Amino acid sequence: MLKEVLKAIEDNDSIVIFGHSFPDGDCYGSQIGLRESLRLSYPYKKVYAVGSGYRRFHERISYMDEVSDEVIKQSLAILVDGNDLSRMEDSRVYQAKCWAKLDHHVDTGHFVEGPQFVDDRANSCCEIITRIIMDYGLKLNKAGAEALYLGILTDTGRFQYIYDYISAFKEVSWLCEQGCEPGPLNKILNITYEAVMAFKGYVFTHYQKTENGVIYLLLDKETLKEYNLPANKAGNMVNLLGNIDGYPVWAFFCENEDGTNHAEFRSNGPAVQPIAANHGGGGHLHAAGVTLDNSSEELINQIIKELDDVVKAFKENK
Ligand SMILES: [Mn+2]
Repeated sequence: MLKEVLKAIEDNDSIVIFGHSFPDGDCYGSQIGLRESLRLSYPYKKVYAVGSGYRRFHERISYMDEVSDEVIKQSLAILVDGNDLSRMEDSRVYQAKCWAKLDHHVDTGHFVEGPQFVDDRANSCCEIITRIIMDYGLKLNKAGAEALYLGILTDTGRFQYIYDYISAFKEVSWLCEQGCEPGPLNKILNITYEAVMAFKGYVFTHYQKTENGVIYLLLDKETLKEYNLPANKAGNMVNLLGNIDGYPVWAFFCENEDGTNHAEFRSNGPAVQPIAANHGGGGHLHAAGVTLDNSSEELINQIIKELDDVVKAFKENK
């Protein structure tokens, strides 16, 4: 319940905001947006955001905080944009005094340490945080507004995937009133690298397809090394195979250095989150991911078959 999360905030004067591993725009935006708002609204509280953040935006929006173990032990940990403690980038989250969570991923029931507010219809955690700030009359500055805007922008695929357009655009409009400037943020987000172009060439010439309409790419660690891409960064580019006519589900399987596999599933039709969840992952109905124990052909082929089966069922029920 949201009220209980807010009470935890009221009750604690030292707060550390944690985000998930491999933070993205929504994770970073949620951490910084919430931190800025709480700092301004409760000047007597100490509020920090820990983790690696989203580096290309640090100079424009804000840097992350260095926080000692001692501070964490005395603090309320607020988890944003992630299901549970095990998903957090900074594992010191386990040492916190108490916990609360704000999230928009499909609830797995694994967060049992404290109050939580989960709205899995929100397309970004930043939307949830913006709404709370607006509804409860909390304060916000330009940095916080830009952070929250960034999360909404990126997690909605630049305003494509939105459950409730009216409220989302009201929130964005309000963030602009608080000083957010979308133009410069878009410019930073749009910067790409020559090395990425070469990788795109590889993706477009090496994808594979299934009978019923899954399009996918297998990336072993040698190939990823050639392109100087860690598995998670390659996984973020799964949408290179997205929205191709006849292929409602697309996937990347990226081998990590240690042989585990970072798999990403996307869909514009059937739900793919249950397949990720079956293998220990999670996410959203149409955008989910999982880290597989190994990169064996057997395991990957089995998952590709599961994806293919949901496409088949989806096409038959249409
Ligand atoms: Mn998110």
